Amino acid sequence: MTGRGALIVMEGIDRSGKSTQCKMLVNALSKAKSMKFPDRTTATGNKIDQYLQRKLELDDNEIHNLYSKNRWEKEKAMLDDLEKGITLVVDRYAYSGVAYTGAKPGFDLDKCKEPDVGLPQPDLVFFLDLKVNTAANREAFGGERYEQTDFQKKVYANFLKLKSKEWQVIDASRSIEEVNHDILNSVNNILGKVEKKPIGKLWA
Ligand code: T5A
Ligand code: NA
Repeated sequence: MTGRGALIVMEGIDRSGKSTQCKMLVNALSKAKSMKFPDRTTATGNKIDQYLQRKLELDDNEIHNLYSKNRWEKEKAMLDDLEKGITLVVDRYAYSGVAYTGAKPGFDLDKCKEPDVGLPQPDLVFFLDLKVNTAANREAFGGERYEQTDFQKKVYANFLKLKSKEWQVIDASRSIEEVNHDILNSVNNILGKVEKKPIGKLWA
């Protein structure tokens, strides 16, 4: 009987290279699946997509809760996969939920955590550390809601406040290959270690 898979999360501001790195990581691992939040394919995710494209206006609390609901609707599937020994590589998670809403006026980070308390606890969180001005020069920055430098600077600062022991800060200003190399090293280090460890609950 083999052990469980690892829950690996990629976080960072817009255009920090998360999707690029998630794809490379999943391809490099033998028993892994990729996931992405927001998952725009569900009814909840569709509403989030409309909001991000500015086709729909929603109250800040409502959109915050929708992002969380979009994660909770995947909780069972995530736990099932992890128990089966599948490693999950997740492009954004609850940390994004808190860092982005927390960048809006009047929101407190601890309060923003509440709807996501109890979700599966990641074993490893990579924070792709990229300065906002560098990210802004990358392809297609500026299209969707939140893709503005002042807002992104607040998001960046919030992410740093969320750092916990599972976090690894990765210098994402280097080449795609260099970033991938560091990520692979860390992942290979933890895979054997989590096998027998029970899956924890986030912020609980
Ligand atoms: N959000 C999300 C919330 O407010 N609350 C939540 O709970 C959640 C989950 C959508 C928005 O939703 C917000 C955050 C977001 O504003 P999204 O769908 O994940 O989130 O989309 P974005 O993060 O906006 O954007 P990206 O996903 O497109 O950025 P990535 O994935 O970080 O970057 P990637 O890999 O696509 O790369 C961007 C470009 O840079 C190049 C790539 O080739 C690409 O052109 N690149 C590099 N260039 C140079 N050097 C490198 N090392 C590079 N790596 C990639
Ligand atoms: Na992405």
